[in-house]
Amino acid sequence: MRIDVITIFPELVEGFASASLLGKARRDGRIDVRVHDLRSAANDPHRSVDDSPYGGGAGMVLKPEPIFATVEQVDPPRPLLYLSPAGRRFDQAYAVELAALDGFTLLCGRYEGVDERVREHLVDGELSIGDYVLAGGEVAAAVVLEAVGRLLPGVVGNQESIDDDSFSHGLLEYPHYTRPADFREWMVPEVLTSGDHARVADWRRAQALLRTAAHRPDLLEQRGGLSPDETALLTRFGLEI
Ligand code: JF5
Repeated sequence: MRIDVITIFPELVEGFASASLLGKARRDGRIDVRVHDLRSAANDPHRSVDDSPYGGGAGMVLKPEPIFATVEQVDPPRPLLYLSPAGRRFDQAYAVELAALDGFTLLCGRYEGVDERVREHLVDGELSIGDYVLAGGEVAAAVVLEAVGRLLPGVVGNQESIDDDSFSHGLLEYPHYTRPADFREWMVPEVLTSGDHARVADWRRAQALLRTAAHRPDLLEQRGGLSPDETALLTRFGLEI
């Protein structure tokens, strides 16, 4: 998969894409991340990428010419997605959709945003990582790179950890424990050391349901509430929602 990122802070995105899971995936040839400096396409002596808004007002706007020039020079993979709070909300399902593509491109805005003609005549869609305003799209690009990158075959060590993900089944994750079994007299639940794999699986499902009901009831609603089977399971563990 190829992911291109267009930004005025290439070193920021490059640093993120070179570290950790993404860096390894890149070195292993599993993902081709190409970061493009918007300033390289600026043709004036000052290499300006921004200008003041027509009609007046605060802040600066990213000029259309360097953005169009970059896209025309690079011919990056489509869809070309502009990162902005006005976009389609990024979630796990969106990440799965992007991970199924051969590639896509992220355009990072800055200041007050991009000239409207970029949105109208160049980009294919807009993507928002949440309802807050960032100083620029670079951190949003990092979020998308990591969420999509870890879904690609071979990037995360075991496929199981992806299938177990919170959200892949519409529930929050069950609690995890590791050694020691007794830490400051806080004990690991007995069921997890019992060796009874069926009971462990049931306990985990019950805990995931309980947690989701407590912290994200909207997620339970989305999947149609509790089934009779799930209600019975919770009752069996002495848990009531
Ligand atoms: C951006 C102008 C875009 O702020 C964001 C953003 C928030 N959620 N998702 C993305 O993008 C950066 C900054 C300024 C347009």
